[in-house]
Amino acid sequence: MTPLTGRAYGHPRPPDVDVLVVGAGITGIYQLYRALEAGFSAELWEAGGGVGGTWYWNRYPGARFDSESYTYAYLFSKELFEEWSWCEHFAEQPEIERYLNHVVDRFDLDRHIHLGARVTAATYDEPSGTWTLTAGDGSTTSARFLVAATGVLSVPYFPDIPGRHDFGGESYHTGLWPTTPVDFTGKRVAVIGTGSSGVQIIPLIAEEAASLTVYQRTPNWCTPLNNGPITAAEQAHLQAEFEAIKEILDTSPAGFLHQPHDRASTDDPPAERRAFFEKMWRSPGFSKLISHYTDVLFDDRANAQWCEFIADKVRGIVRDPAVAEKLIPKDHRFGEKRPPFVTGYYETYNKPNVSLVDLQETPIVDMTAAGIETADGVREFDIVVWATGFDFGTGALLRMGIVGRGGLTLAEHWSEGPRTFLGIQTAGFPNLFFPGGPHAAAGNNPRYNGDQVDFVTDTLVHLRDRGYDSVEVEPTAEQRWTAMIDRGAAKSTFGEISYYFGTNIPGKPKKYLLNSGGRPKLFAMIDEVVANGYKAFRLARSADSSTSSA
Ligand code: NA7
Repeated sequence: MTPLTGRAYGHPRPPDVDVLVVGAGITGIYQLYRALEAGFSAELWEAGGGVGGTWYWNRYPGARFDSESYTYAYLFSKELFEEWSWCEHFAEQPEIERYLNHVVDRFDLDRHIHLGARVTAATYDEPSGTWTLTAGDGSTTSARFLVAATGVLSVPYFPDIPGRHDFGGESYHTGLWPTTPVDFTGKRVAVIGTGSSGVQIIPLIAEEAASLTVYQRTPNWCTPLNNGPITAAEQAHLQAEFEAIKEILDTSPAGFLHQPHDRASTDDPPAERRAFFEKMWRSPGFSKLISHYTDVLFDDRANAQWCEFIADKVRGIVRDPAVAEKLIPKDHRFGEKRPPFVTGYYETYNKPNVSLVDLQETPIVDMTAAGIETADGVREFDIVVWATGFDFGTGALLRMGIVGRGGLTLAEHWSEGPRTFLGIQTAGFPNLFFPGGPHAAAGNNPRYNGDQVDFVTDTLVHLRDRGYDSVEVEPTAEQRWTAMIDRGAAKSTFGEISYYFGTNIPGKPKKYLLNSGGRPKLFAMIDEVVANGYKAFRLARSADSSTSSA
């Protein structure tokens, strides 16, 4: 195999590397591995001070997987799978970070990774068919192919609350958590936000802080994660069943081991239905979406019955009935937003040092040097934790200063929402790929993102084998795929109030940012692209700019 670097392209100098990966999250690490394995020269630039991406930045107490550890982990190496013994079914952040560092070491990737390199500009040079990248510290590099593995939940969102910068105490966002531990002992702490991150951190802060005040705008349908240690017998089973596990994950629409149920709620009389709801309440993580009654996400009555079951659970756990009512959602169905999973969350509100402020009753007016003012008065704090979410899907890509063919910026091209093909490429930006970005997945993300990385790598090999050095999706293919995503939005069980539509960010176009088609369909579409000789893409040789579709 001839690496692309070093060949003459009519450019004053060849690109520094064949493949530049941005982001050392689970997708970027895998892309680096695959590119090197395929014989390309490759480097990875990462803004953070360590690898892990989401699992580096979200190092707040209580941060953990909501997918089973062994279904979220890499499956490209049987040896890696068998030699890593996860401690818990849903691993906590420190273990996840250790795992990702282990992968980097084991596959000798660290010498290709540059930490503290936040990309601020990425410009495509048409004559040479290369990308030039600039980092925040002014360093530059050039690459034939740019793979932005910058993730969907990587740009933390701070709401524009008046006086936010006036607060004189410590402030932390869950998605930008410091590497030095935060000491809550004896402190007066506020948490703003009760999404998946908020409900993970709240019980742990409550154990340490003198007082914890939770500022909740909208409650979520939280159900138990039902985590636990992986026993020796379970460990042995997992290691013996690698192939079978992989097969189930590869054929599951959402990339989980959970199996769909074969009954609708109407198939069971009330007592059996209640027993089944109880079983679901005790089941792990996302099985409550995947293995539930077949109609629970689609039928209003079935959904309302399940919601009422959860509401009764909340009323049974939280001793103050007024607080319990505030914790029960009134504005959305179960599954309309990404449901958080919890460990001891509702119980936290029985602690004497914990109080709940309902922002629908008493909205935040202002932040002052001392604390937070609502319609009810000022509360003073030593620490404010922002658990206020992310600019999902497009946030990181649109902040990277990406400029494509003819000076077209990605921000211009996506001004009305992302337009992609396979959630991998966008027209006007040759040799740019973004696996794990918008339109990538709706389920267990690493599974889909890994499929995309595999396709990106296979595409690069296809180009190399045929002497091409430029690939760009045809606008018609982009249009078709994006229209399919939009149609999927109408059928999605997620509602427009979900951040999956971008509606949590003021001014962001309301567009569906997931791909609800499922993995088997993604595989089929990728197979079709390959079988058709990559007709959906324009392949070119930059030296003579001749093009081909085969
Ligand atoms: P989420 O799920 O977007 O939650 C953000 C929370 O912040 C949510 O409770 C919001 O309330 C709240 N929020 C946002 N803006 C405000 C303002 N202005 N005032 C008060 N509260 C506000 O983010 P997470 O980090 O919890 O989870 C993100 C994903 O990470 C999660 O789905 C997993 O995939 C992992 P709202 O509901 O908008 O009223």
